[in-house]
Amino acid sequence: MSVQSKPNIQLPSGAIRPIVILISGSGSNMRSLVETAEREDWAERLKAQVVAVISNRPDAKGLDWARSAGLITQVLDHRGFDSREAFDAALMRLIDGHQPALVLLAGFMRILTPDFVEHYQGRLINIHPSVLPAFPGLHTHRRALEAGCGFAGATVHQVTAALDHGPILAQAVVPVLPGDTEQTLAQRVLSQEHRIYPQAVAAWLQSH
Ligand code: NHR
Ligand code: GAR
Repeated sequence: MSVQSKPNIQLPSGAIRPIVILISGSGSNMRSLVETAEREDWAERLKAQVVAVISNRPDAKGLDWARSAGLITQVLDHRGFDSREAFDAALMRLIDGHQPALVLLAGFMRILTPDFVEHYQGRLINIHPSVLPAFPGLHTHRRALEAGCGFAGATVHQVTAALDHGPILAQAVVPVLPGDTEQTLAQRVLSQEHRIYPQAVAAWLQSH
């Protein structure tokens, strides 16, 4: 049986799937995600849209750009909470207000509790600035330089309770060059992050 498509007939479009992005800093990965979503018309093609950006730091630079892009921005300062559990519970309430299909960590710097991770199981994704499983945790570029690595890179992965150990969705590698500092290496890696994160998220949306 063959099915004829009729371009002049619009099928009823399904509901848009909200995406929430968590940041702590400059938000360049967030910006890359939002700009790619616009350019590639994720709303129409993938039925998904970034709706809100949440930062644990009131002074995160990324908040200004997000605001100017017309996104909802919210701040939940972790310093106002007695425990990780209390912070994460409040963060969950904030996020769930948007009923997200997907929650993306983009330079988000707080380790999340098992309860939080379980709550968003399968729909929580992170980008980490190393070629996992090498260098989980912090200061990845410094550690790669100290180890004498010839290559560095970044990994998009699903978040699980085990820090930086969830299933890998995408990776990129860059060379470490003579004279590299943490800053020059970080910049080379970051430009690859801006490419692979939106690509991996689009692939996730396509397959869900
Ligand atoms: N939470 C879980 N449970 N699992 C992961 O894989 C997570 C996570 C939370 C964040 C991002 C991660 C990274 O890509 C991420 C992955 C922060 C730290 C950290 O030690 C480590 C890894 C990551 C993010 N944060 C300190 C803390 O005490 C605070 C550091 C700071 O505020 O500057 O939470 O690298
Ligand atoms: C990125 O390199 C990201 O991979 C890394 O911080 C940078 C954030 O930049 N994430 C972590 O180190 C998480 N612990 P951005 O705010 O410009 O996206």
